[in-house]
Amino acid sequence: MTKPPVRTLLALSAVALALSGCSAMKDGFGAVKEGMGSMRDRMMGDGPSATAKLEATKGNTASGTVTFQQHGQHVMVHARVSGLKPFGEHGFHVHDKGDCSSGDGMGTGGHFNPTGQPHGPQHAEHHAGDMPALKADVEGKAEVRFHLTGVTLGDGGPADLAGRGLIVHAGPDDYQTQPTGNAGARIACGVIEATRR
Ligand SMILES: [Cu+2]
Repeated sequence: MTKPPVRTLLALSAVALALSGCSAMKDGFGAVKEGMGSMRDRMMGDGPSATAKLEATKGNTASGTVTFQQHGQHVMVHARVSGLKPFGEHGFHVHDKGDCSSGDGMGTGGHFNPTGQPHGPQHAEHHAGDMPALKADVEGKAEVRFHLTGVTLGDGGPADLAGRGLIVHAGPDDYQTQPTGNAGARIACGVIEATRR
């Protein structure tokens, strides 16, 4: 076969067009994916969502993004944090105030505790803002998903996480020391902001 059939040439030029239009197509796919996401959310009855951007406090390196999504009685949390101590365990809490301006995270106050509970692990009495710790990998990165109960997103009620502070601590949470868990300095700080109410 010396000459490729016309059909093959057409197919090749279609491929070339597709390659040259690649970035536009990616944007198109992104929009489709987002559309599918909100459709899925509506079908599953998913509720409000929120995001917190964690930024390192003075002298520290941890940063990341944490998303919150209400599913009925639960709020699903997805945290992606880097710049942690390799293999380190880091206490991770929602704190009372959404104020990271002091540069050391102290402006967020104590743990978010609207119901006056003691500090503790998820399976016992605990502050609404108590959460599972972050566990870093060899590169100092941690990614974790878990759900919280007894909290809401963006409804303005007493257990609303929106507008609260989010803190990553330098050390592990012992889930016993009152009222802090003795997790040490505040190495990253963020504010939980409602993205959909
Ligand atoms: Cu804390």
